Amino acid sequence: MDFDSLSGELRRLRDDALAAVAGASDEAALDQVAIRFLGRKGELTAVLRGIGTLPADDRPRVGAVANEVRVAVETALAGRGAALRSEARAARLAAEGVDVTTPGRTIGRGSLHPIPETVAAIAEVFGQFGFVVYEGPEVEDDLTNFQMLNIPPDHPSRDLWDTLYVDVEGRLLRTHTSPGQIRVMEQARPPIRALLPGRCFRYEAVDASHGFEFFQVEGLMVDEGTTMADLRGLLDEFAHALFGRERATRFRPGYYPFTEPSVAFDVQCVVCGGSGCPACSRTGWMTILGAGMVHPVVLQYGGIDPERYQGFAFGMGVERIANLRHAVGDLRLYLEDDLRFLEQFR
Ligand code: 2NL
Repeated sequence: MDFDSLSGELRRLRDDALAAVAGASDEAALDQVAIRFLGRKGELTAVLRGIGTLPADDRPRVGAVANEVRVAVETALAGRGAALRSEARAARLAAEGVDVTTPGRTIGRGSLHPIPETVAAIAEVFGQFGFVVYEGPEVEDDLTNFQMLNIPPDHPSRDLWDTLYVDVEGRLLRTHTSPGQIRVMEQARPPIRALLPGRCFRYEAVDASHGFEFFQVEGLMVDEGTTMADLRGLLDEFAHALFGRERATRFRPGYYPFTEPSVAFDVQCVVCGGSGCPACSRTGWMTILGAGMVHPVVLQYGGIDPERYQGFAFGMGVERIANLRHAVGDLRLYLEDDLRFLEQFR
C-alpha cells in the first residue's frame, strides 16, 4: 500500500460518506451513516489500519488527509442533522397547527316553543295593567276544580268538562286553571290582579282543534267597584296589543257557572279584517276568550265578601291565540316536537 492509493481510498470514502449523508431521509438513517463511516468498526477506521504498511515518512501526510476526511464527514453529518430536525419540526407544526382564521362552527340558537312564547306575550300585556302571574297544581280536588266554582256534583253543567280522574278519592287533572284562581283568592286580600297560565286536561277525542291536554291563561281581578266596563276596557287593550290597534271588538252573551253575567269576547277576524272568510265562518268575527263578572257565590267560597267586592274573570285557550298569531291550523303540532315545525319560530 502506498500513499497515493491510500489517500485515493480516503477521498472515495469521503465522497461515499457525503453522498450517504445527503441521502439520509431521517435522523435514524443519519445515525446509521455516522456509525458506518466513523464508528469504531467503521470504514474510516478500516482504511486507517493500512497506515502501518506505509513508509514512516508518509504516515503523517496520510493522517492529515484522514483528518480532513473525518472533519468533512462530521461537518456534513451535523449540517444534515440540523436540516432534518428543522424539517421534522416544521412538519409537526404544520400537522398540529391551529388555523386561527378558520370560521367557527355555528351552534344553533334555541328559541321558545310557540306556546310559552304566546303565554309570555299575553302576560306582558296584562303585566302592564298590574296583573301578577301565579301557578296552581295540575292535580286538583273536586272541591276546588268544580264545587267552589259553582259547579255542584251531578249538576248538568259538569258535562261541559269531560274530566280525567286520577283516583277514586276524586282527585283529578284540572280541567281549567280556575282552581288556581280560587287558591289565589284564599291566600290574597283585594285588590287582586292575578294571571294563571298552565296546562289543563280533558277527556276528549283529539282533532285539529281539540286536545286532551292544552294550555289556558285565566285572569282575575277583584276590588271595590270593579265593573264590566273595566273588563271591557282591559280586554280591548289586550286584543289591540296582540292583533292590531285597528281591530274592532265586541261582547256577546255567554254562559259559565262561575260568572254572571258571562260573555264571549270577539275580535274582528284577524285573517279577513271583518269582510268574512272561511277562518271566521264568514261572520267577520272570531271569539278569542270567555269572561264575566265573578259569581258572588264563587267570591264567597274564596273568602271574599261579595257585598263589598266585585270581580271579573276571563279565560282563553293559548293554542287558539298562538294559532291566530302564527297562522297555525292544527293544535296537535304543538305537542309533536317536530323540529321542522318548531324551527319556524326562531
Ligand atoms: C274559556 C272561558 C273563563 C273564567 C274562565 C273564572 C275563574 C274564577 C271565577 C270566575 Cl276563580 N271565573 N274564570 C271566567 C270566565 C270564562 O274561561 O272559555 N276559557 C278557555
